[in-house]
Amino acid sequence: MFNSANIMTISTTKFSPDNPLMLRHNWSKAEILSLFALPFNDLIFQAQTVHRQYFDPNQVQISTLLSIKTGACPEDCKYCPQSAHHNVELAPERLMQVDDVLAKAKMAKQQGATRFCMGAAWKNPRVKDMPYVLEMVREVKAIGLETCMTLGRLDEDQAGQLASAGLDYYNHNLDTSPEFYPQIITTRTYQQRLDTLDHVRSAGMKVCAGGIIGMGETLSDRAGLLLQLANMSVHPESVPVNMLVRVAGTPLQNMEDLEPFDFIRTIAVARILMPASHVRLSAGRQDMNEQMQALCFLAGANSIFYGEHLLTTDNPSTTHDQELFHKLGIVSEQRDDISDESHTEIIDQALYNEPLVALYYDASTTQ
Ligand code: SAM
Ligand code: DTB
Ligand code: SF4
Repeated sequence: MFNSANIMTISTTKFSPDNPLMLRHNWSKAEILSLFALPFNDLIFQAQTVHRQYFDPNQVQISTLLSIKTGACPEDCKYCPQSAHHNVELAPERLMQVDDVLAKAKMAKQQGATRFCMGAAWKNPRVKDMPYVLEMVREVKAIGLETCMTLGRLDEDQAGQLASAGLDYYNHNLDTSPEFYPQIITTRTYQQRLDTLDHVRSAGMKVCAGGIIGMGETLSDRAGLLLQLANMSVHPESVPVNMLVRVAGTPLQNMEDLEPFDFIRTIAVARILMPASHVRLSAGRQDMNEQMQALCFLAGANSIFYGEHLLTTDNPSTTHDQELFHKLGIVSEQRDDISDESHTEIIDQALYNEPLVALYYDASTTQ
């Protein structure tokens, strides 16, 4: 018999600026675990219901990645092919020339990306690197793409410089729970990651922060990661959920297959906890069939990495993704929905005045 107890009360009121739905920042681990424990259909129904209050369910935001500096990284992240601590067949490359980055950005735009995410295998950018990355931001932005960078740890000054150059998003993942973190990375602390995220937020950039599923973490670790993200005073605008790409030569190369439904559940719980954020179905799509990806979209994922490569590993071809979007009736989200000025205002309010103010994108008004 139908058991309505499994369905939490969710308002079906459509979100609008006149009718802001409150975002929560005080989730408990027990509440998050109880979401994970819901029957699959109930969880997906809830996630999709929440999703529709904030977003057009048939629009997906499209980012393209480029590794602007590859390999020889001093950090020892166990999952990462770019760490100098592992034995991966990967030729290290110096920082790319600005013109070459711009050429790749133009190609990404032509292919339909709206955001260009530039990643460097650094512990942190050095003083002498900054002028080059700042120029990359300015030039990529000038061709009409949103910009994102992921360069490792930033101090306050570097975050300010990137914001002044016009960087829209900074990606800095927490990767897993604070408890499991030391088993994955020993060359930095969780607190250092949180500090960089604070500098990014204070400098006025949008935050992209998420993690990786499939590294041998427990359900409690998955809940612990989402707890950290969802209880930030402002939710990250972008939440990448990566499925571990098992690269030969990394310590995690032989991790067991992840149960696909566990990954989809993580997307759904992220959607419910951070309803106004873009949840990105990130690395690992090469190992997912179309049906699994479709379930991820149904669970509330509304962003992907698009283009043949992630940083050093492969991603589905653009033709394949275009076909999938066509089969599902999904279109690319165009991001002219919110001006930087009103975004800053909302962030300021959330940080300094009203801890529960809604931070929203009314994506339903975009074409
Ligand atoms: N070095 C910078 C840092 O770690 O902040 C930026 C680049 S780093 C490659 C960006 C993110 O990629 C990591 O935080 C991690 O979440 C993700 N990543 C790296 N290797 C991965 C893998 N094998 N599978 C899934 N995600 C991975
Ligand atoms: C994120 O969360 N995933 C991206 C991006 N942010 C920088 C990186 C995925 C990397 C996968 C392994 C590789 O291609 O090197
Ligand atoms: Fe370096 Fe980033 Fe890879 Fe860690 S995840 S080894 S910091 S490139």
